[in-house]
Amino acid sequence: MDFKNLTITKEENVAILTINRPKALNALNTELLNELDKAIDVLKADDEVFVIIITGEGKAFVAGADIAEMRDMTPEEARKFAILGSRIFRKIELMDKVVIAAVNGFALGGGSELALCCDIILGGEKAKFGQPEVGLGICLGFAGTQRLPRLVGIKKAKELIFTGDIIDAEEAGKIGLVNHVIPQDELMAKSIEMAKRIASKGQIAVRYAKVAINRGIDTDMDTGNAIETDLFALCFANEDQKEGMTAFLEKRRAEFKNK
Ligand code: DAK
Repeated sequence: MDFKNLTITKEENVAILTINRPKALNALNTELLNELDKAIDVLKADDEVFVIIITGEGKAFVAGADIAEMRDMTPEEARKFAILGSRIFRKIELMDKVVIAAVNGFALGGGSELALCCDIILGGEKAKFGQPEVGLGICLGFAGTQRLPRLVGIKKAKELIFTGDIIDAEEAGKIGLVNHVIPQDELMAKSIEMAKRIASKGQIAVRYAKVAINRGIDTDMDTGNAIETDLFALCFANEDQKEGMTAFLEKRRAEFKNK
């Protein structure tokens, strides 16, 4: 499938989705969001893809929602735009495949919110994060007020959102906004390496673990434990569980069929 603002490449079981609108620092307009929506559906349906890496072309990951498009929106248009972005980001978050954000540069506003809905965030040394929305006279629209406090804590999230400060990769690493800070020229290689490491595991088990974490985090400990217990038990219905444990006992590498 051809996209105007995105490219998709594949390496073994890893797909790399690159946001490719560098003239506007990959800012998210409606057209790009609709393409992203379609691309996620395509990758979700592709049985050969186990792990997805999202990155940006040029010096930005994504410099936010498109300010030029947003400026003249009516409240109703703004509502539709926010619903569109939030729905896609939630789809990424709940997707039954692991999604890694490889943040190569500016991840601001909606760009930071895009990274936040990914399972793992890897930041190149040139990555910059921030929620500058209040400086534009708007609050956040793609669920950053919900995900950022859950990730870095309520006080730090409030500081970032109320000041609009832009922080560098090192600071983002310190506050737990990124999993790892990586030398810029190694960002994609290391991201692919991690993606392949995840892809080499039993994908049903990875998927169940993602569900348990995502569903459990928004509930109480007992309900979360119950979700985990059921998913753990369900693993024993899969060939992968027999293969993984047999391989360990036979001192060989597991060959998962994801069945
Ligand atoms: N939107 C549109 N164009 C953008 C853009 C953006 N977010 N960011 C950059 N560009 C464009 C610039 O206008 C410029 O275009 P030309 O002038 O060349 O035509 C081009 O990209 C290159 O940018 P600069 O010349 O500014 O590049 P610099 O290296 O000098 O500066 C920068 C890089 C990232 C510091 C700067 O571009 C910048 O401050 N960009 C804006 C960052 C920002 O404020 N992002 C947050 C956007 S607000 C909601 C829905 C969604 C949201 C909120 C509410 N609802 C509907 C309720 C989300 C909001 C946001 O994300």
